[in-house]
Amino acid sequence: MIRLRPVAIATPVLTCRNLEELACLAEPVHLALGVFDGVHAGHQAVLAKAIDAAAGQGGLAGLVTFDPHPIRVIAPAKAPSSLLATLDHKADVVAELGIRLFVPLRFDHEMAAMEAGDFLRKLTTGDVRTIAVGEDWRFGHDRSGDANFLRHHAAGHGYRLEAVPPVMYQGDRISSTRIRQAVRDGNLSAAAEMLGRPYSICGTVVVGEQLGRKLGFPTANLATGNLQLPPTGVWAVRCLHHTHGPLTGVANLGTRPSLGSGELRLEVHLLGFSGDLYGEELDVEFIRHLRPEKRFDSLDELRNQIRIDSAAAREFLRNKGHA
Ligand code: RBF
Ligand code: MG
Repeated sequence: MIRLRPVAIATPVLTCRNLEELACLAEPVHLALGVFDGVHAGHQAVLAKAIDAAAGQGGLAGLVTFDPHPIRVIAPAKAPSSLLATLDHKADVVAELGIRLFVPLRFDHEMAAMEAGDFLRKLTTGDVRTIAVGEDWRFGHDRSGDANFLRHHAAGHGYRLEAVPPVMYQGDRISSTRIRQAVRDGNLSAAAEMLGRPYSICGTVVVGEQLGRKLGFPTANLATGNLQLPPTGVWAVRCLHHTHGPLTGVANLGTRPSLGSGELRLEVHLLGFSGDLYGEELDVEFIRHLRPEKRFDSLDELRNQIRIDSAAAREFLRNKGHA
């Protein structure tokens, strides 16, 4: 089920920041609606309806999504403390799947208060031919809009409704919550099955203390924001960079107890790569947990262990066909 992602996005994606901009488009549109944290296999089934409709009937396949996550605004206490992807990462993943129009709507109290009918009227001001949703998706004030509501108004607004049933994995429906738990628990293979790709963290490379360089193993350190992290320790990773393409690496997610412990950090040593990536985006796929983080008594021992880790990662990734 794991599908490796292409590196470059060939076709440009149009972005509309609000419903007024969406209404101004000249082309017909086929829209998937939802939060889609992680863009997992269930979300992909919804997106496929919009993409297939655009391919069959002409027009643009689009995703209308919300940022921040609506639950952060409606019920902050119930909101997940971490997410599977940033908005930018979501945009990249859906573009790779064939979405050509990205509509991230700012979710604020005003949006939360909008009646389902008002939202639908604004949404369909332009030439909306298809609306695709997960069959249990709800929207609008008090979550009063649902698939039945959308079906009821389809003819009047001139769109066709696609209400897509959940995609199952090992007897249960795939959900973002379930994937977050799998990642947290270190079950990255289950996460990858449910996502339809390896779980990855897409972040900006930030400046570290340059100590890795002195150790002989320079690292790119990633700002991880509030993204869901897997268990700490050393991981074999595969990285995507927009110009350098796919790279293999060995990463430490931890607090560096050998150096007196700091805050949790994701440090990636890229195999066979030299160059600096400060300020650039790196997508780090967690392929295999190699060992827990340890406290070493000397830098020599740490260096020796990182050498062993690098060889283990290289070997594992080569056998998996990633290198
Ligand atoms: N630091 C530790 O204190 N314990 C470790 O077990 C450990 N393992 C690492 C494994 C790899 C593959 C890498 C790249 C780094 C590791 N580090 C570890 C972090 C290391 O101390 C850090 O990269 C440098 O100190 C630079 O910040
Ligand atoms: Mg219309």
